[in-house]
Amino acid sequence: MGVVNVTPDSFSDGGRFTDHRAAIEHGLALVAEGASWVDVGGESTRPGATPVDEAEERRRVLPVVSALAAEGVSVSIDTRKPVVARAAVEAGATLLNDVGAGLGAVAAELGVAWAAMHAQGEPATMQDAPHYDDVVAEVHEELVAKATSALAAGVPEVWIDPGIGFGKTHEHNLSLLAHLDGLVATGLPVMVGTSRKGFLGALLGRSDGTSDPAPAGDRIEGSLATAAWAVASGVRMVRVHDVAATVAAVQLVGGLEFEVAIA
Ligand code: PMM
Repeated sequence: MGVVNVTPDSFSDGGRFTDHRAAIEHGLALVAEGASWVDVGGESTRPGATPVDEAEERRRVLPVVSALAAEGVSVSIDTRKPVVARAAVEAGATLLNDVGAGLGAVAAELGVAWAAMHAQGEPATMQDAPHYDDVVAEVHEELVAKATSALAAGVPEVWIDPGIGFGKTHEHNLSLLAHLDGLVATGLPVMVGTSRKGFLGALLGRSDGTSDPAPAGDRIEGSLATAAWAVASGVRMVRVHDVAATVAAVQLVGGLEFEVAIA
């Protein structure tokens, strides 16, 4: 899944695709690079981000969703708002990418796929003091409970996502990544987003050797390593900004598994 953020303030690509034409062209380029889905978002959910009202979010995303859908692209809408989700589906989106995991009933009503992502707290404050007694168990239990009731309510397809960086310390993120196989073992399709996220910058440092955290544009090694790890753990979809590089890395991991299988 390739990301198109039609926002002025997303941490990794904010301000690059606020112009609709640039956003549409970027979405098409991601498909040409190998993305199966393009995820269009109009509200940044980075820690401390300012909320966006419904009208502005619709204005940002709808022309992009309809233009990409008209080109035959599978479009996912990254929103927490029922009104935006409904309008995006009308414009051609077929997956609700829901970082609040609160739109299961809307997905059931609309008959579209739903990706339920785990988050603790609201974006404005979620990184202030995230706390879990057992992050892996708690995230798994919450996602499976939400997915089970959404499937029972008639949602045709439910993805689960541990929500890397959403109310999680760096240690929480690493624990969740280390135990992705547990989510995969639920039998539900799993997706994960690590691309360019802050924990990678903090853990890896900068490619110029200085000790400051790496900025978002300097996190490719960590993004690719974690995407390859996720896929090797059985995750079915990775949400990324650098599609071409991720496709190459993931294909290599798939090839290695094949080598092992025939050895
Ligand atoms: N991360 C972001 C936004 N949407 N959706 C899912 N399903 N999983 C994620 O990890 C996720 C997401 C934040 O990243 P961005 O600001 O680069 O879009």
